[in-house]
Amino acid sequence: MDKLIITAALAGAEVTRDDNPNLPITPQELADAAYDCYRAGASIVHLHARNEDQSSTQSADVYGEIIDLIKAKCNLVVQVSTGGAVGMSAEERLQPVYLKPEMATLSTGSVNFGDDVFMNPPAYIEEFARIMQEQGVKPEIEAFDVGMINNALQLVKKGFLKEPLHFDFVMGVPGGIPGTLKNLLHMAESVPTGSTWTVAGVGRTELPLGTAAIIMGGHVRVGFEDNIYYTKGVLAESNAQLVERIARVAEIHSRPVASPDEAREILKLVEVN
Ligand code: KMH
Ligand code: ZN
Repeated sequence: MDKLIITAALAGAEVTRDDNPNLPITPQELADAAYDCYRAGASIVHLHARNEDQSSTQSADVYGEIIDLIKAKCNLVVQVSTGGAVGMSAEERLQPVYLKPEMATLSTGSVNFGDDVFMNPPAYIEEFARIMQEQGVKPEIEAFDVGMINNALQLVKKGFLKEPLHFDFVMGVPGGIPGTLKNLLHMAESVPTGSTWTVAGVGRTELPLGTAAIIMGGHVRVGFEDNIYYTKGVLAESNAQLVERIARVAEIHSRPVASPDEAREILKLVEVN
């Protein structure tokens, strides 16, 4: 079994300081949070940028500032979001990919997202995958439901994605696949042999699905993007607190945590970049 890759999803696009006052917003706050997560055991940081008023932005300038601040302090693998926020155009969403980060997310299907719809029609997906290939960026395939795994396999057939694939099972989004253990098993059994996968359990599913992934040989994403609570009704103090807890669960199960360079090896990033 590979060492455990912990991804810290620091902020996302939807959570605000009204939900959790400890949410990092500015480039400096995001970079400081990333460093604290690195110290707690994270090897990848999943980034969404924000304007000062907390609204989401896909501006390459803002992403660039955050990435420079992170790189000045540690060697975390940087993964930018191309999901951005619901309602953004494809062009807007793609901006940070041109910074040539090591990784970027690629959602391979549309999904109801609470009261909204997160739109990823086939033409978007192919274009996003093509540009990531052109820029030498490894996609993390965001699968909000099991059909999205199959969509990724179609992209392999068309030459837009190269194996080995790396998936993130985003589970528990209202509108997506529910975050049950049975569903996690089904998702994990649905990816091609040789793929790697991580799980992002939304809300209260973060800890149980993460624990299951540790036992199953998958990887884990935690952070305020997916879950703002430490325990029921108690807000998390920081992203690092959530990283530290999942690293402790890994230790209990004798699964060592990967360093950023070990994560690069496991995900074959060295060959992509
Ligand atoms: N904010 C969601 C609509 C990603 O980062 O690629 C999409 C999202 C996925 O967060
Ligand atoms: Zn995201």
